[in-house]
Amino acid sequence: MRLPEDFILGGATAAYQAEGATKEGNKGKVAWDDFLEKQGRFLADPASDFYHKYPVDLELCQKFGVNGIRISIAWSRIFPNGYGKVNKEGVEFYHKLIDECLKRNVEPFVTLHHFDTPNALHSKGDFLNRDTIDYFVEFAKVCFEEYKGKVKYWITFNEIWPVCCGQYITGAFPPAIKYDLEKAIQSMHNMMVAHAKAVKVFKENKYPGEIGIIHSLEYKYPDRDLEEDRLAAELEDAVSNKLLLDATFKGEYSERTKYCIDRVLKANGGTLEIQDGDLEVIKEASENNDFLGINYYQSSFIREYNGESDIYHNGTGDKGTSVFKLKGVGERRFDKDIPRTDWDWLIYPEGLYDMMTRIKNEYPNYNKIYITENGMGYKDDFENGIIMDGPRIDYIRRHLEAVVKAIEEGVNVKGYFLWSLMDVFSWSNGYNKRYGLFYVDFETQERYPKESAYWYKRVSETKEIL
Ligand code: BGP
Repeated sequence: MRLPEDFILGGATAAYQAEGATKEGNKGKVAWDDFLEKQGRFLADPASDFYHKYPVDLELCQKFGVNGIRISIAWSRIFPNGYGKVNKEGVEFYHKLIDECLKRNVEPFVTLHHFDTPNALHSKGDFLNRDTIDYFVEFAKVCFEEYKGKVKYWITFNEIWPVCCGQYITGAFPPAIKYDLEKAIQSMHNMMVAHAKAVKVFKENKYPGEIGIIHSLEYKYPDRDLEEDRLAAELEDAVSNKLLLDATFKGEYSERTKYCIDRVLKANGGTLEIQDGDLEVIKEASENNDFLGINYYQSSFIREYNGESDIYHNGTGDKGTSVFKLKGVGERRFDKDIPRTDWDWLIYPEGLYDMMTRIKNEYPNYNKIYITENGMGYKDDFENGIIMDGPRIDYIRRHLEAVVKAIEEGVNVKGYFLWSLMDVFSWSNGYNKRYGLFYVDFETQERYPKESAYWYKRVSETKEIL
C-alpha cells in the first residue's frame, strides 16, 4: 500500500502541551494553570520545553522525514489578557518558530485555538460569553496579518466537541462543570460562529494560503442490532459530530440534527440560543473552508440508556475503569471484543475509513481532508535510550492503511499528522500517556527516537506502508 507522492507525513503538537515556559515571555495565564495546580497531579511546566527546544525538534523532523508540523499559537502569548495590546515577545517567538519550520522544510499547519482561551476571558464565561467571539476574531486577524506569506495553512479551532465536553460534561477540563449539556451545546454553536467570522475575515482580506477547522470525529456505531441502540448512536453522533459538520459544510443545522439536539436538550433541560446573524455568517463560511482536519483516535459503540448521566474519566491508564453514560443520549460500551489502550480507547481503524467516506458522501464540499491527529497513548518502556513501541507502529500502520483505502475510494486526503511529534503532556492524563515519535526525558529534556520514528522515516522515504 502506497501513499501519494505529495502526501504530507507530519507530526502534531499544541502550544500548551509542548511549550512549557508558561511564565516566560509575558505570557498571560490560561485556566489550566490554576486548575492543574489545584489538582496537584502534574503541571504544564516543563512539558517538552518546546519554547526553547523547538530547533532540536525541527532538526529531528528533517532527519526523520517528517515534512509537516502542527503547531498552535498560544492566544495568551499574543494577547496576555485575550485582547488589548499585542505582546511583542509572543509575536517574535512565533516568528522564530515558523522561520525554523521553513528552514527545515517542515510545513507548518498553524492552529489558533487549541483548548487554551486566555484566563481573563475564560473566567468571564469563555465562549459562552459572546464577547470572546469578537476577541478571538481580532486575535485571528492579528496572526493572519503578522505571519502572512510564511504560514500557508491556518486552522481556527482544534476539536470543538472535546473541549466543550471536557469543560461542561465530563468536567475533566476547567471550569470542571459536569453534565451540563446546555452549556456544552451553546458553547459549540458560539465557537462555530467564531470560526465562521474568522474565515470571513481571512477571505475578505484575501490573505494568502488556506483556512480550515479541525473536528474530532469518532464514528458512533449502535452496540446491538436494535432500534433503541441505533437511536442512541444517532443522538451521540448528532451532538458530537453532525452539529459541527452541518455548521461547517452545510451552513445550517439540518432538520434531523435539530430534532436530535432538541431531544437531547429537552431530556437535560435547556435550549440553544441562536442569535440574529449567526446562521448567515455560518452559511457564508460553509462555502469557504479550504480543508477539513480530522482528529481520529477511536470509535464508540453506543447502547440505549435511560438513566441519569454518569461518567468516570479514566485519566490514569487503569484499564477497564471508564464509564460514559449520558442522560437523553446513550451509554458507550467499552467491553467490546476490540483491542483497546490502557485508557480504554477502542482501536478501530475501520471507524476512520467509515468517517472519511461519510464526509465525501454527506458533505461533498469538504474540498480536502488532512488527518490532523491520530496516534496511540502508550506507557513506553525506556531502556538505555531504546524504546521499542511495536504496538504504536501497528496502530499507525493500520490507520494509514485506512487512509489509503479511502483515497482509493475517491476521498481527497492530502496528509497525516501523528499525534504527537515528540512526547508532550496530556491534558487530563499527565506525563505517562506518551504518544511521540521521539521520547522525551522530561527531567533532562533529551529526545530519543523511538522504534516508531525509524519506521515513520522509512514510510516517508519510500511512501510504502511497511
Ligand atoms: C486530542 C487533543 C490533543 C491530545 C490528544 C490525545 O483531543 O487535540 O491535544 O491531547 O487528543 O488525547 P489525550 O491527551 O487525552 O490522550
